[in-house]
Amino acid sequence: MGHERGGESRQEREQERLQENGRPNRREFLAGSVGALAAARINKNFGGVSSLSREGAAIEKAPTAAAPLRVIIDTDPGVDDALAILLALRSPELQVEAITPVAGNVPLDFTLPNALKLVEIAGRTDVPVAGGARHPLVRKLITGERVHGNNGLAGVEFPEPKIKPVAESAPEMIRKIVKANPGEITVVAVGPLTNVALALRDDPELAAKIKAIVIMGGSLSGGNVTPAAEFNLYVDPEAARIVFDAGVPLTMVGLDVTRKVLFTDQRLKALETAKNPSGIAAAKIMAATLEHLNRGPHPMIEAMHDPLTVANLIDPGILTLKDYYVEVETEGEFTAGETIGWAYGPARGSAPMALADKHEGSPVLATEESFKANARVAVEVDAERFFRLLLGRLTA
Ligand SMILES: [Ca+2]
Repeated sequence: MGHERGGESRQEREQERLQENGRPNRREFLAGSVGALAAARINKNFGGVSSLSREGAAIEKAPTAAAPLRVIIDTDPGVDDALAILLALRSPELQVEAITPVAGNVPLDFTLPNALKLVEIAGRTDVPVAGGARHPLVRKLITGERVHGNNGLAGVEFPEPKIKPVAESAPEMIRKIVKANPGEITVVAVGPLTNVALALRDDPELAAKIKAIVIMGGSLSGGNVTPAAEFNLYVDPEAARIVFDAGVPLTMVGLDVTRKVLFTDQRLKALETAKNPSGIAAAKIMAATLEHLNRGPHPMIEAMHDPLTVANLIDPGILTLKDYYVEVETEGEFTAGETIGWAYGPARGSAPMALADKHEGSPVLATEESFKANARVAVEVDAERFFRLLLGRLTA
């Protein structure tokens, strides 16, 4: 994703200059205090026209087995996480440097052993697994057992893992790998963004060294936990705010596209032809998931959120991306975790209260001139192309 190298190095030089003057740069400021984020938002200066505007164009060059994309998978397995991890581990175009579980779909007491089990099932115990955050930054943990079952893998019991997590925590592992390989690592975050936010917050230098962050999360077309918020953003909106504000090239794969890739009975039949351990495990998990989602008064169909996010790294033709300036709602009484996307400026915040300081103006986040995208948002998906890749890799 080297499309912003020139801009980044200018940004780096500017940061160094600010640091020499002893003043905190924007990243340090943001990293210093979650509470300061709201104040910082008002003073944003996006500084120029987006260099990302290539709507609908095939932006990414597909990685190959000879030149794989190096990724860290931050995840909360999780039924769809499990398929995403197995897909990644069976795809030579991706070099998985580490897996960093976080609390989300189920507590860390399940997501961490689940990640270890999946690495063993895939025969990829060479991939380090580092345990991450047990709780969101400032909120109580909300989990998703309704979809993922009590153990996060739809209740399917796999053997207890023999391998152990590495000594480093997830944020430490992310920092260590990124710093050892500046500009090389893409962080694929398919759970709540707590680990990634902690890594960024603890090291203001880190963001400039990350090649890209690709998240499953958010939505510009309504949520799934609430009418406003998608699950990962709902669980830790403050962490998401830090990640969106970090200045790292960011791709958002949200419900706008993931709710269009649904795992049907017919697709289960295709998956059940798998003869390899990863495909067999995926088929067991999906059979149990479909069984349990179809029960009860409100049958659901499982969307392949996380596998879609990973699949587009392997085949960038699956998703169509469009530039947006995205803000994360953190203060709403009913809307925390909502992602608001502006396609063009001016970008305005909510109108000020009538009884507030009479000198306070309407918070303009960016004017028409200063507007700049901070994310490429997936807006369309080729669902057939995605399922061909997913089922092909898992059954091969
Ligand atoms: Ca997930």
